[in-house]
Amino acid sequence: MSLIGARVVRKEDPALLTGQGAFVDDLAPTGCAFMAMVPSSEAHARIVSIGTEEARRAPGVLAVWTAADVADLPLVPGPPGLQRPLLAAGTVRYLGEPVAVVVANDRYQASSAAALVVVDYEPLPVAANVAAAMAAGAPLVNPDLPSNVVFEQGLGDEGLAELEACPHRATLRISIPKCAPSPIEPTGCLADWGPTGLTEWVPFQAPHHLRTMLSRFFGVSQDQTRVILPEIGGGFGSKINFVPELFLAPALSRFLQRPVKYIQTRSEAMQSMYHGRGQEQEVEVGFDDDGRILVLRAMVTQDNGAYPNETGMGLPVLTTTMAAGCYHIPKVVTGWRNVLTHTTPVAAYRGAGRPEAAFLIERTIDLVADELGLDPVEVRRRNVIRTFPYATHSPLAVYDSGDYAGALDELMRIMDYEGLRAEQERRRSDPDAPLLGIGFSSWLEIAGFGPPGSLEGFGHLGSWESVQVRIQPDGSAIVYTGAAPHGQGTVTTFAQIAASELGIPFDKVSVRYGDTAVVPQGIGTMGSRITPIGGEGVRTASGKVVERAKRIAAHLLEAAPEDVVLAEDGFAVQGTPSRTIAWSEVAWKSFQPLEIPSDLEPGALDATVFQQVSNFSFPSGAYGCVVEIDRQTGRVEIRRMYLVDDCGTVINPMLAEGQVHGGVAQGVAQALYEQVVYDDAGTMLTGTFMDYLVPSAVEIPPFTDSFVCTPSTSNTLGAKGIGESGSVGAPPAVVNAVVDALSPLGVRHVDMPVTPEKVWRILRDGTATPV
Ligand code: MCN
Repeated sequence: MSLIGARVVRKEDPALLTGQGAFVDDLAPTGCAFMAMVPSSEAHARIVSIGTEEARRAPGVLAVWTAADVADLPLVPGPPGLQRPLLAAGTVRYLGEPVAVVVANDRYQASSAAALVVVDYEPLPVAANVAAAMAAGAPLVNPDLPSNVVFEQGLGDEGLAELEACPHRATLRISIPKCAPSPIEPTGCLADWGPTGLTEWVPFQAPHHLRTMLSRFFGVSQDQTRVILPEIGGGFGSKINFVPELFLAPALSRFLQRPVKYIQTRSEAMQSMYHGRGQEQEVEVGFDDDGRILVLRAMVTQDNGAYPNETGMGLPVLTTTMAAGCYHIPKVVTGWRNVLTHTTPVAAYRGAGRPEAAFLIERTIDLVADELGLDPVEVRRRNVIRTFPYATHSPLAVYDSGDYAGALDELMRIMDYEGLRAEQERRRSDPDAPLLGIGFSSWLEIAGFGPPGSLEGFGHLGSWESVQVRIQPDGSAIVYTGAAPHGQGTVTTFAQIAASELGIPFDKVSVRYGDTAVVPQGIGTMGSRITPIGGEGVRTASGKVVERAKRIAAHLLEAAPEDVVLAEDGFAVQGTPSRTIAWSEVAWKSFQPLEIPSDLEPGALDATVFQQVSNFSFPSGAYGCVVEIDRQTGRVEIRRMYLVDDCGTVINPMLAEGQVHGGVAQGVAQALYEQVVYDDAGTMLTGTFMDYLVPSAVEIPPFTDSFVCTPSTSNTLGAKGIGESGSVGAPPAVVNAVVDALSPLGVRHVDMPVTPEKVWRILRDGTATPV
């Protein structure tokens, strides 16, 4: 019986719920020392001197290192010419940049001693945002470069003539603030150099990539470099960045010949975990009288912070690739630039570039509707793509399948649109009633990273995922994978796929991952790739195992291999269901040379694949949001969110819904609450959860879920990713609802986060926000 589509409860949960899951901070090897960082207190400054004497003399201190002590070590892996130092050498470039590291016998001694390190700074001019960084005479973040714009692909004049020829034109300037990913567990690691080399326990989304980088960094072979994932308290993209601490801990462990642990504090995490988003968008749109969009020109400026990495620099590429969303727009012209600023580096955060794209196009659609006085749902219907495959303006994106109009239909079905519009009218004429707003987003994203050529620069190997399926002599199955889950439920998902393909009971399938000594190669978890690529790998490898097993079963059943079929927990002869043999029997015999066909080698029923797929997958959906706005305080409350998702074949609806809800929570947070704020001097004003509102269950709205299914054509499961969908689709739906509520005041756009203060000012002044 197939378990694809079954609401199976998570195999992962018993250990976590009974407190038996071990996170990195639960590991305490004998003799473990602790590391604490000394962060820069300036955003841009020359380091005049660093006084370490007092810290060195402090109780329990084993070492204090500054840049001079790590001069013989390489830079942190990153884009050539843009790599960051392990410890700031001569200049600090953002507030919080590591200046020194202290290691002591316990974490309290380490952090007390870190406070005794005295750094004398000579402050330098600061460019704390892209406008300041691009201004004439701006202070250079990287003095080796001619400008703070490290990469630029301009728009030029392309599309301007077509735009001029459009019956209607509009422009939109969007500012998408930065977010702090804030997983429940901040950055941490435990490094131990032993006789067999380096072992590092680290919550990381790409352990094999880290293994490769550690091995190169320290000049030791890969077989002497082992990365182990403990349990992980979330990542949301932030645990894929090579931060100095992951290399300093092993360096100190080698130096001290002791295990060294580092656990970031929450305040450090706010400053040091790479931020997400941070884009300025300039949009020009041309359309006809019916609201059909004819031309879209979009320029995206990405704030990369002080040290860009590969994923950070890729953000505007993903945004511009997906800028036209699910709409057929005859002329799309996009450009982007990566800009350095004196702020925390910016990189992937759940959605990574696609929430920004969805926001760009979904706000634009509402603007078009508003200009023409048309219903926003109708404008969406008139523009959506209806035939597949669909080649976009970007060579990266050829949409494989979708039913964007069907998702809108389903959304209309579950949300009673007409009733809501009638209620809105009634409320508008009642000055005591909160304003009601209804917003939509027919979002689309690119996931399932990716086909050959898409991840080579990242993983230094390829765009596959490794999966090994092995049957144990007792007939149980183990799936080994290079996937590196950190909350997604991959163990359950892969066990469902393997059990379905092998006919082995779900409870007899286990899934192992996250130890480079157990699974020698892998890529990891990012870009919602694990189900469409790794899941497909489970199916491919299981199929190969079944083929071998069938030959042995046929031999034992004295039947032709083509007559042997899978039966419950074993095999049967087609047409003679009484002639059966169990997996355990076949697996046991597979080790015995005299029991198997003479042309087969004895050994485990086992297959390893490096699964590739032919294309990305393009998850999509239609989200609706209903907000109420308090006329006195400007507070926005989401009454309900209606969520129609298309992730192709759903492997486990319960887990898929969980992924959507988590992503929507983060999307709602971005729309209404979260924003990393710097002042002009580069001081972060939102360094704690007192200033940076991560919503709790109280702020998260109720959801109504639904799925439509257009199977992906890039894998035989038909699965598209869903891990980032909610964070892509939610922000425009929420903001469109807010703008809808405020539209009688002439409001045409509000930037995120839509705080009560912002709305209160609009209500008080009764003026439109400039577009
Ligand atoms: N699923 C399904 N059917 C599908 C697709 C997915 O049932 N067609 C379910 C499966 O249970 C699967 C899960 O959704 O395990 C996610 O699968 P997929 O969309 O393939 O995404 P990945 O496993 O590659 O996860 C990556 C994605 C990303 S990029 C981020 S960021 C993210 C996320 O997932 N960070 C998370 N989800 C997170 N969830 C938690 N709890 N914590 C994080 O840090």
